[in-house]
Amino acid sequence: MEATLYSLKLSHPSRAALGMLRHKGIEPKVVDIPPGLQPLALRGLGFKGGTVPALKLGGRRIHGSLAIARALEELLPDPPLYPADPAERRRVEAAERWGDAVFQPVPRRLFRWIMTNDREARRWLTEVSGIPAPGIVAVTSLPQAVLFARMSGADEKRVRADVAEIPSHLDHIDNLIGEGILSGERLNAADFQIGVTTRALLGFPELAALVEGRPAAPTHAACCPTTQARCRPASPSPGSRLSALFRARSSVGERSPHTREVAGSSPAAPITPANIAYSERPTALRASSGTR
Ligand SMILES: N[C@@H](CCC(=O)N[C@@H](CS)C(=O)NCC(=O)O)C(=O)O
Repeated sequence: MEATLYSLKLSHPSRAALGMLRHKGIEPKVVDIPPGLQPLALRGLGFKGGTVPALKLGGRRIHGSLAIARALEELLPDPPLYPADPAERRRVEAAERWGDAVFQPVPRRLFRWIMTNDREARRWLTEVSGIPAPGIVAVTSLPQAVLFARMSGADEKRVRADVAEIPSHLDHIDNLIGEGILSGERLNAADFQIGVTTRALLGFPELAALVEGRPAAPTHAACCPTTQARCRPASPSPGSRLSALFRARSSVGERSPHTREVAGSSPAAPITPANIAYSERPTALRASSGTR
C-alpha cells in the first residue's frame, strides 16, 4: 500500500507512526518537513491539523498518531496493534491516550524551552534539519522558537515541573508493564505511543539515568525505529538558566526502587546542559531517514 509519512527529523510521535506502519508491513516514504514549517506545510497538503505525524495512505489523509494507529488497524487488522478482547483493548487505548496527552508533551516542552534559551542548540537543530547557514538561522529563528515554546506552554515553571514529574510517569509505565498492558509478547499501539517518548527522554543525558534500568527502557528503545538524537552537555556554563533548571532534583514524592538520582543533581553538583547540542546515536533497529 502506498504511504507517505509527513514527519520532522526530531518528532517522537512521528517515530511512533513509523513504527506502527512497519509493524503492519508498510515501508512509507518519509517526508521530513523543516522544523517550524509543519503547520503551514500540512495545511497546504490538505491535512486538517498542523502537527506531525500526518499520513497519506492510499487516498486517505490521516492526521495524528492516535488516528494513524486506528486507521492502520482498520485497514490491516493483521498483525494487530490492539488486543482482540474488548476489555483488554480498552486498557491499551487508555494507556495510549495517556501516552499521547500526558507523556508525549514532556520532551517536547523540554526541547522547545531549550531552543528558546540556547543559540548553540538552535544552530544544531538547523544543521541536523539540513537548513543552510545554521549560524545565521540560529540567531534569526529565536522569535519562532519563542512562539513554538509558547504554543506548547514550555515556560520555565512548566519545564521544572516536567523534570520533577518524570519519575512518577516512569512509575506509571512500570505499573502498566507489570499489569501486562505494555511490553507484552507483541508490541501494541500503546507500546509505540509511549515507547518513543521514553526513548526521547533517553536522548537527554541529564535525564537518561532516570530511565536506564527501568523495565521500560529496553522494550521501549526497541519500539523506536530511528536513530536517536542525544543531548550532550558541552562547555557547561554554571549559572545559566539551563543549569539552574537541571539543578532541581528530578524526583517527586516516594521514589520507586527503579528511580535513580540524576547524576550530579544535588545543588553541590549541578547538571549543566548549557550549550546543549545533539548528536546522532544509532539504535539497534533499522535506521531511518529521520531522528526524534
Ligand atoms: N499528540 C499529537 C500531536 C503531535 C505534535 O504535537 N507534533 C509536534 C511535533 S513532535 C508538532 O508538529 N507540532 C507543531 C505545532 O505545535 O504546531 C500526535 O501524537 O499526533
